Amino acid sequence: MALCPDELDAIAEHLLSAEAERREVPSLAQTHGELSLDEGYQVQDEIIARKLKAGDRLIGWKLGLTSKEKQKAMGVFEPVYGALFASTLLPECEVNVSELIHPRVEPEIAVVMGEDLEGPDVTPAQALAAVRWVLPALEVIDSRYKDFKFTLPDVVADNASTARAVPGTRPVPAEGLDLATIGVVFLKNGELITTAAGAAVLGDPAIALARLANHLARRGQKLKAGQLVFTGALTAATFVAPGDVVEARFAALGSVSLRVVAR
Ligand code: OOG
Ligand code: MG
Repeated sequence: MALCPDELDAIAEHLLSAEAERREVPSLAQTHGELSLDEGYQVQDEIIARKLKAGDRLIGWKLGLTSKEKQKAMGVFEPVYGALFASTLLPECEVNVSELIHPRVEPEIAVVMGEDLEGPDVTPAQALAAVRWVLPALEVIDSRYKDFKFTLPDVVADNASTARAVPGTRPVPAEGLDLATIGVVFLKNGELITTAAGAAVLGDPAIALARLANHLARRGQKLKAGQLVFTGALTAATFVAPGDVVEARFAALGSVSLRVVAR
């Protein structure tokens, strides 16, 4: 079932005002009834359309809940897809948490497309061949839902908790890289939180990328050359507070770090 225009408006408004006012809201399951997965993506499309209409720019896409660690932590066992906007892009330096609700930070392998990639039936090998650059990255996620509690359609509607995308500044050519075996050391304030490898992401971030292209094809879209893709967190996300410094050190890709401030 598709949502009718009034419901769609009300739900999109509910989530966009929560983001703008930095206010958490109960999950949609509680406020607007349970949505289907399709209805969740219908809300996400509406939110994307509204942001673009307001002057924001689509710069790429993200996957979420691609690793078992993340799926276990959030209690949602399906990957989700969301949009990255120019307004979400943050240079590697600091994140101002006063602009956010209850941010968490997670390490990701990001890629920049060298060629368009259009589904359906894209294979991981085709996906990897379309990548030009690989970057170490941190994603700052900020669910608009109270206590980060959501169902699969809820988190889809909320653009997969997207808040800030922080790619590293030194891209590495994709050619010859095996994304699955790239290790990451994830640290907060110099102390080890956890370690992982690219394979934590659905077995290989290239598999995630292929799934994203095939998902976009179902929605009449494709990945375009130059777009940035965050392939999903390799580990569970960590809470941050002002004063914290979070760093992800990747084999073959180098490091990316972020200072947490409140202004
Ligand atoms: C959903 C977004 C998950 C990832 O990389 O797994 C995500 C959430 O955990 O709030 O971005
Ligand atoms: Mg993420």
